[in-house]
Amino acid sequence: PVKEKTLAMIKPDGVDGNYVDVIKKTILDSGFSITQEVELQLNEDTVKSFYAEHASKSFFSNLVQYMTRVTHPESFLTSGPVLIMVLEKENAIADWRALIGPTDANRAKETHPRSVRALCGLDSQRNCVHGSDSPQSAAKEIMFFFEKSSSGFVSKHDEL
Ligand code: DAT
Ligand code: MG
Repeated sequence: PVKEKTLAMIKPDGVDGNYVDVIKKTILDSGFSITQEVELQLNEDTVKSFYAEHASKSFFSNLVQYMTRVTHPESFLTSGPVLIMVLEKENAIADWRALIGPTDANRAKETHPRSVRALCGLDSQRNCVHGSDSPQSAAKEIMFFFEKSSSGFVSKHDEL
């Protein structure tokens, strides 16, 4: 059986809400291994580039804010660091997407109550986790955050 890698991210609301441990346990219990891991505070340029395919969407500026801002002065919500992981197993890409559930966490609660987004997401923006949606985006997204070095894969961005 051929192993596959995918990119997973616990977004600011997931890290801030203390969901890291339960999400990692779910990942490991589901048969994935975590081969790389880095905690980052994303900046605006990084998020804009990571989510470039959504640049024309009406929600883009809110998405960039949510993924980057350290504090939201006008609300009780905060955006802090994210935890980025490479997950490996057979069929990792589709299986991780299935495990996180639909984009809108409210819908996830109705249709996929055992999914990660149902557990810790709030709505269609603050949905707690990311997962690559195809082999092409998995390869691209892993290379976006990690590069090969003599000591294995290392983060390309400033770690916390
Ligand atoms: P996914 O994260 O399930 O791959 P996507 O690629 O369509 O979903 O969108 C990327 C992110 O953009 C998503 O995780 C949260 C945000 N987003 C998507 N649709 C949205 C909407 N209707 N309103 C607000 N944010 C949205
Ligand atoms: Mg997507």
